[in-house]
Amino acid sequence: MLIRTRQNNPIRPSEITPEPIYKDRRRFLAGGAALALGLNLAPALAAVTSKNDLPKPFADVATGPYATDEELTDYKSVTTYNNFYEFSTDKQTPAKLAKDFAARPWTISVEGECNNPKKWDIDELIKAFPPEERIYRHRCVEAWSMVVPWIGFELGKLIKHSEPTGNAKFVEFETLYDPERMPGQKAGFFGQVLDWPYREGLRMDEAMHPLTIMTVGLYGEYIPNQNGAPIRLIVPWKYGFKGIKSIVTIRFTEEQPRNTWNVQGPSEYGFYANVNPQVDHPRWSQAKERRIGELLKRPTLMFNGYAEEVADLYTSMDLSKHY
Ligand SMILES: Nc1nc2c(c(=O)[nH]1)N[C@H]1C(S)=C(S)[C@@H](COP(=O)(O)O)O[C@H]1N2
Ligand SMILES: [Mo]
Repeated sequence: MLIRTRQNNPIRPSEITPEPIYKDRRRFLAGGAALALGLNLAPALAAVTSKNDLPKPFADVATGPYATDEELTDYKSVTTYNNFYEFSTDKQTPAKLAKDFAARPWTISVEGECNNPKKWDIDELIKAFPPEERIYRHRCVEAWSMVVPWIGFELGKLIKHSEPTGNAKFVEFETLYDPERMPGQKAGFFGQVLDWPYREGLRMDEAMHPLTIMTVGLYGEYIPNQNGAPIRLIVPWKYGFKGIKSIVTIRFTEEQPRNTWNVQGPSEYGFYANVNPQVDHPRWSQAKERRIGELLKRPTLMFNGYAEEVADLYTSMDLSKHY
């Protein structure tokens, strides 16, 4: 995410250096099978080895619906090229500064316009709503994209369990506010860059859509801190900034929630933030994107390629106004 008010030249997407890439062929292609087929998978095997040290609580989860079969972005890029302003405004530093962040114990409060509010312990929540693997395209408004094997459960299931009242029209989310643990929230660390805590929101039908998941893992392991441990939102047809990280509050509301980037720059970041190649960001085009690890840009797809599933939600709206 780029800050509009910054004095120095804003970084253009065209200047973002491509990460060194270790193309991870689908990890499901087991080494043995690859050998039998005579494939040379040296880079893939190297990537797999580096992940073997990590606990894999979700190694055997079921595969959910809607998964893309596009090539996965390698684990290293997914976990070292991050936007997480609570730790840093650059993309390499969150992985370093979030290394010792304690994502447990962790409580998520479900509250607001509902009959069954509850303070969930994160592990109790994971037990109640068993996660599955969802391989989704992940598209930042800065015109880079990835394909990530997220592990999560449908937000809709948690919403149903919480019994929203008839007044609940939106769902609001908040990130932890704790400057001691999230140094980017300290005033003066690099200035008060955002209005903390980071906030996001969805309309109720968007929140109930089966593509929308609460994400607790990736690549079979617990979600790394820099990707939003212990729980973050993923809404694959929207720009990445809707995917709020390290959530502590989920609140049902009657009014449309204020969302952090819209407050920061209303002409640049809307509430809906649907991926749309026809509506440019005021300072750059959204027509193309660079898949991390690839040299040439590719055309961006309407709703990030999920139009068939979600276009119905927006038929009565002018998407150039509701960007
Ligand atoms: N709390 C919080 N959530 C956040 C952000 C952030 O700075 N703080 N950045 C957003 C942006 S702009 C993007 S593109 C995605 C990046 O997710 P990733 O690092 O897992 O790829 O997280 C989103 N969620
Ligand atoms: Mo982003």
